[in-house]
Amino acid sequence: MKLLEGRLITVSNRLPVEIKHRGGQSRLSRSAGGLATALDSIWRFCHGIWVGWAGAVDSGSGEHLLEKASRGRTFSFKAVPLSRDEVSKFYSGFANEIIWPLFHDMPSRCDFDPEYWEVYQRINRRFAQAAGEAASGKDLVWVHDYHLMLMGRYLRETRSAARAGFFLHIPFPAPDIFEKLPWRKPVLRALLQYDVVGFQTDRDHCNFLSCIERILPEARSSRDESHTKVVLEGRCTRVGNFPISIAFEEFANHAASHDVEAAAQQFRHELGNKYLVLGVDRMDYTKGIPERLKAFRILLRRFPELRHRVTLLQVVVPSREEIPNYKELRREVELLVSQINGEFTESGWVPIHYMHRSLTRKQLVTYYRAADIVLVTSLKDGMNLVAKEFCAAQVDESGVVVISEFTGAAAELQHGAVVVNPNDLAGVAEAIHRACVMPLEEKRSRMRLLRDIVRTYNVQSWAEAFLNAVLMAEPAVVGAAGSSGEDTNFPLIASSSPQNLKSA
Ligand code: GDG
Repeated sequence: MKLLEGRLITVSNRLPVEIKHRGGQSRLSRSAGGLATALDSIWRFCHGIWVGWAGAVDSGSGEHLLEKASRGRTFSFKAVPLSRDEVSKFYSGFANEIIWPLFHDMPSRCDFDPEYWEVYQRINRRFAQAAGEAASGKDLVWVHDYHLMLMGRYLRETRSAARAGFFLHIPFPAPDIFEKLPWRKPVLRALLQYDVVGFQTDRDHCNFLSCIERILPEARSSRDESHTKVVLEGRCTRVGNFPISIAFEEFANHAASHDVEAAAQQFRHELGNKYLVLGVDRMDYTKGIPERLKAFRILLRRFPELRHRVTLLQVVVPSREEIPNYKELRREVELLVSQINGEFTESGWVPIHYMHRSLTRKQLVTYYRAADIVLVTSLKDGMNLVAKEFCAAQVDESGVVVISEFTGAAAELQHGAVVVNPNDLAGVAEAIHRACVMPLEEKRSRMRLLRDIVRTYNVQSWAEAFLNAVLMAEPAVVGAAGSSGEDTNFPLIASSSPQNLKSA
């Protein structure tokens, strides 16, 4: 990686730690989720500041806790305060009732409330001011995810000279979907204020360029070896795909530890001689949990010989419970679980073990190690780290990945995994059956391939690729026609991602 002379200023909606107020007392806890896990390992190589919301509303009293939490770390925390009303309109509203469903191709779930847009702009400006105050010219600002798409624009307004990159963790939709957004132009224009805009997959990268072509036809594009350059009003943005990954060795070592091995054996012993199918998801309608349960019901109906011999362990982590859609989803999931268990349970066998809570890392890795099959049926998913974590934890190399074609991970893992269309419930049932009866040698050769991919394209190589792209960014302003004079029509994609290498 090119040397970062200054500091890394990471900006995300939430800090990786959360302040909770209870009974007049403030406490700090780790916040859950893929982003916090992924970035944890990056800080070993850089120092800097993490800017984000600390969880508690109208807080101020938690500053000393954040200060304490940063002791012994290579970075400190800078909290951006949000009021209850702002959390409701910015986070639950604009981010999670507009952008989240829209970008996951579910526009009918959107509530395009104009007040949400007002608050989204205000909060993005506040985040930009916080990052702008913290960053000097040599620093690099790395902004994460859909909550902060406008920050690039406001960061320029603070006159910050720091280079700035944006990474989108969720999918980017095709133009027919994106153009439903009433604020499509300002959002695209703001994204083009970053030096680098990164996506999870070629498909997202392509969709973004197609949206620019349709909505901002005045923008010009050209390509170099690995990225597309987009020039708008004299400013050049590099666009690329950078599939996120996991800390492979950490997961693999944890899974191989004596503790986890003993816990996995104990769990397998209690389960008896059964195929263990594992699902791990946040409670979210994009994850296809009802579809998975229905497919499992079809499996038990069509392959009666598997009754008593297969168990689905479905872990669902509570998420966004303040949003009505999410409450309804929980009811639907729990009704399906009880219907299926009611239909098939017999003495000594309950087909679905359902957990609605967050597990410790050790429990999670134990289940990854113990399971025969991981079942990922997202209707749409930026990447899906669970599939990659499962591969890392499969130190015995005998597990099978059954994964939806609509995840970013499927683009990388398709040659070793069994790929399904999550809307094809009978097809998913067939795929689970196939995974159950697959010969051990085939399972092993598939899992070896998957583990090689995840080991090679790990979270560190992801971060290095992204940060290098930002460090290579040209000075903020270039000639309006682009520096190389090689402008071409859209779309032009050049990718150095594992998605282009995996089939080798
Ligand atoms: C977004 C995008 C993209 C889950 N349950 C527990 C637990 N987890 C951890 C997993 C994993 C993470 O949460 C979930 O990551 P995913 O990638 O599956 O999904 P999202 O939360 O939707 O993440 C997604 C990701 O960002 C990264 O870019 O892949 O597409 O939607 O790391 O291990 N962790 C613990 N207990 C649990 O019960 N400790």
